[in-house]
Amino acid sequence: KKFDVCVVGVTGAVGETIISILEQRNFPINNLYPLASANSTGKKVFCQSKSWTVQDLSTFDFSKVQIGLFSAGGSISEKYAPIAAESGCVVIDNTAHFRRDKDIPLVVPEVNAHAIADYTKRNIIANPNCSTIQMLVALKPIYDMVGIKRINVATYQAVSGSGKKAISELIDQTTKLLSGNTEVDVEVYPKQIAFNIIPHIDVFQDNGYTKEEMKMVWETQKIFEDEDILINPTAVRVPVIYGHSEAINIETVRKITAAEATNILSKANGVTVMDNREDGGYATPFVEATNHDDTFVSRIREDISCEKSLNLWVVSDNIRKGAALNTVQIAEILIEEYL
Ligand code: 11C
Repeated sequence: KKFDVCVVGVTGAVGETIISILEQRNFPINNLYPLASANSTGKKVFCQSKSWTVQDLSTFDFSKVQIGLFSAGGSISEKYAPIAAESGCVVIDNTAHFRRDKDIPLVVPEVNAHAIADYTKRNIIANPNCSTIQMLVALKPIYDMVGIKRINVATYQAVSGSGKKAISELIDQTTKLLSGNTEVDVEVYPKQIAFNIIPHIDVFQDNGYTKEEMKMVWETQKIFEDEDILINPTAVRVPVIYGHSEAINIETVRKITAAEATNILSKANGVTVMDNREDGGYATPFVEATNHDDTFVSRIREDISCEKSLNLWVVSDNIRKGAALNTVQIAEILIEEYL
């Protein structure tokens, strides 16, 4: 059986990767409708040996498709996802807009694929934030084995998480500074990102955390179906183009040794353990994780300051597993089990 699929936001960093993943995984496509704003209509998208013309999202008839993959920003999803859903299209949405709604499943296939069954409530499934996805892929096997009470995490997030304009900003600033300029243009980020790091992602909340940090709290509790799990995040932007990294410390209910954690993570779906305790024996975001499906786990070690506690270094391709791949994996389960 083949499906009619639209991709909303097809000219963006995530939209482009969704198209290439649909191709790589041979998703059963009947007709593909790449959708974008009016100024991109007429452009061509190549997928599965065919050329498909980009159409205007604002006039698209969603009753033509069974599946809609949305990644054009929260306000676009707010407006068009309900229209699509009411036309019978199941929306898999990459934005933060619906993630906290109780009647909308929030899914990482390796963690809570069962939640997809609830798509029928509103015909919308939400894809979590990239920082949450890679953290939970790595922590789920440990959570199931010994329980996790508290997660302390600092992220090191690539600029591609803010879209194509941010990639250009990092490259332009770096080029200018290396050419001897002392001042750079600052648009996407509040401060220079080249040769710098910025401890601020998304908007500040009343409690002093940023929304990116609070997304890691809200989404972890929802996906683990555990309102008691505690998360203390610090989200940081670093001058890396692709691949988010996370230094994670967990406090577990029962003790787990580093050897036990390595053993269980080595067998886990979607995880590659790369953890040789020697120079270069760990994964890095751009060199190892980029363009790979798996989340890489390194530096697994027992916390020397706390008995039931473990440290991990987790890296993953934020555009791929953090967004496009996770979306397509949800679509694959949807068509195999429900449509
Ligand atoms: C970043 N995590 O790296 C963000 C991008 O809620 O889907 C994705 C934002 C989101 O900037």
